[in-house]
Amino acid sequence: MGAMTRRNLNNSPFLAAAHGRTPSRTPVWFMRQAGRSLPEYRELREGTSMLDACFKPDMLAEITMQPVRRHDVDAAILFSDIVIPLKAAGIDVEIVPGRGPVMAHAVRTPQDVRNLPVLDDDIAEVAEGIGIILDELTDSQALIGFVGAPFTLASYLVEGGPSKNHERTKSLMHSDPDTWHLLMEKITPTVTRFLQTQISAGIDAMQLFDSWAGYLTERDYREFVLPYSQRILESVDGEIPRIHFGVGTGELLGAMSQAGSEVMGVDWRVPMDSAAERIHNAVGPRVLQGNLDPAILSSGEQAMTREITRIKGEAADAIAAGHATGHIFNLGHGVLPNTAPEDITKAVELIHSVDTGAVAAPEKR
Ligand code: 1CP
Repeated sequence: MGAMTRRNLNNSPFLAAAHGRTPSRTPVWFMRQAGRSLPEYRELREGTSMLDACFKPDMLAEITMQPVRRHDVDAAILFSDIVIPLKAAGIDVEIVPGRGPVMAHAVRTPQDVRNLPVLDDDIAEVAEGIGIILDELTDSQALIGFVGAPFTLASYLVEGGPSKNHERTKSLMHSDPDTWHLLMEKITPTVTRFLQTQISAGIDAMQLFDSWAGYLTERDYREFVLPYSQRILESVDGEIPRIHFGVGTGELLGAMSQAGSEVMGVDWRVPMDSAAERIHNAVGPRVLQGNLDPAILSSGEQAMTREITRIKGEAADAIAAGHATGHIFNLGHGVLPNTAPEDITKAVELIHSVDTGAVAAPEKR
């Protein structure tokens, strides 16, 4: 790694919490805070495909900033997609509106896997976009970069697109483990390379999205997935705080936390205090991120207040019990496209102001 100077964000509640220190207010950002819920996004994107937008520095920077300006969230998340490094490596992928990433050729045979290109260069457009974003953020606002985990990317490659049951992916894993491991060996360096681009460009934190890991048994997760996610997280150990998240991963929280991250994302199905216990039992106390059900954003102020209070209370209990070292508020998965922007702004305001009668993180580190 070169000796670039990372931003020194002493006033960032997000970074304070990510480091296990006491933040000046409960930090919050939302997965999918940029995108279709915002009219200014739909306007800007008009006539530009999703993938093209991700390779235009000015546009990706502007889309990244839109939710920060509108909602007063404590972190921006880079506007990109998990398939961007695959595209940059030369894989023929398109993002089909209303559907998601679709591959021109599904990857199914050993020969398909051997033919997969590997990314071995920076993605200059993304690095340039990150530079623009960092110039615009204040020193209390962090920039989160992200990559997709090898399993979730493998699912898109093997299924050829979005999938309900991930059955071909699991079949490959079990019927031809050698080819599976070869596939993971091809994807992992591509992901690591893209992460390196983002790190060199100056992101303040990163999230590893293993969105579909929750479809696996713990046993399969440990054998076929965990080692590769571990490798990616290890590649940035000590550089910036790392967040690890998947959907429906209540049963995997222990195993996933062993991949190595300062922060564990929790989906909405598991109460924060139970999640903390599972993580604590596996690796010791970590920072929690989550876990409001995205549907609650559209359920009115009363429901929002009740659920936000409950979640902040559960996180405070986990911290008080020594099972967690902090809490970053988020949703249990991404903002739903039909969510009204005003409801998102309201939620942020409530998250910043609702008082649970708690709680400073214990001073020990
Ligand atoms: O605001 C943000 O959170 C940043 C934007 C972001 C992120 C973090 C986008 C833009 N994509 C992602 C990551 C991503 N992409 C994930 C992991 C996060 C998650 O679990 O939601 C996944 C699984 C994808 C794959 C993907 N890309 C899907 C899901 C399809 C499926 O299998 O169900 C979709 C719909 C896309 C396209 C996409 N990516 C991003 C946006 C705004 C869109 C919609 C594009 C459009 O405007 O049509």
